[in-house]
Amino acid sequence: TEQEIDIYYKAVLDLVSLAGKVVNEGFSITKRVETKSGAADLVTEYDQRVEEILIKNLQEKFPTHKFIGEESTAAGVKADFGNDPTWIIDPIDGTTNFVHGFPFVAISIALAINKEVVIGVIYNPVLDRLYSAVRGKGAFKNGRPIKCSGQTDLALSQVAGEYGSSREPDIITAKCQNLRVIIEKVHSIRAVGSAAMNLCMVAEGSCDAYFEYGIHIWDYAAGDLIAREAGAYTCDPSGGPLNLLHRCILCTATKELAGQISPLLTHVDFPDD
Ligand code: LIP
Repeated sequence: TEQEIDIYYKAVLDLVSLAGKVVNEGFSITKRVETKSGAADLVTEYDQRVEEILIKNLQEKFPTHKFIGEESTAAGVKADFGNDPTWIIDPIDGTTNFVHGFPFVAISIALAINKEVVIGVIYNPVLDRLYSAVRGKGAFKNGRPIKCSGQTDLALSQVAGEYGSSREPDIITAKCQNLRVIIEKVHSIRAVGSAAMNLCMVAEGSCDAYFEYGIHIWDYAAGDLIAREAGAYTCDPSGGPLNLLHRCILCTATKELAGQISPLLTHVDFPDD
């Protein structure tokens, strides 16, 4: 019910500011860095600590809820995306930024019920920007409503796109090719190094579109809702409906813009989450 969602929303907003303090503690000091799937897929003790704090607190408050967390998944817990209320958590989206002291890092938390995201919260504690949305109620930045740009013309657009963390030559070639095709047609390409933050950039109108292949459900579940609640359009980059397990997204200020970008992209295949 709406009242229940309201309780969950308030709980997660409280918790995210606590977690933000831990991220900020670690931001400007030297961290122990380890790698996961490859030499450019990084994790720090802070990613793990923040995820533990978030899951422990939410579990205490809502014992029947399920969890999908980036670091729990990396540690071998199977991501189970079912109909039960499920919190989808990226403790630090933009870990490479976090390691290098580049201030686009975010805690990303979504709550899905019956596989539909109803709450999205993305908090960048370094820049103190809190983006949030509840399904059907609009999107907010630090409590103020935000709107996407409404841009319909690709030629006038600023587009966000990432290289990602895979260093597999074929994947790098395909990603560079996509950016190569897009750059000829737009004002600019930007990459802030975090899927969650890129989606917030579209939500608040700083970018007109964002696409990426190879990301995970925890990178885009919250940002997808925030962007849509800000008036943006999200889909699979191939043009079909967005699938949160399909590891890719195209998010645009308008549906027209998606229609101009989608045919330009070559699909880069990753196994589903
Ligand atoms: C990151 C994504 C980003 C992508 C990076 C990485 P992480 O997530 O948000 O868009 O380009 O390769 O996957 O690992 O920092 O949570």
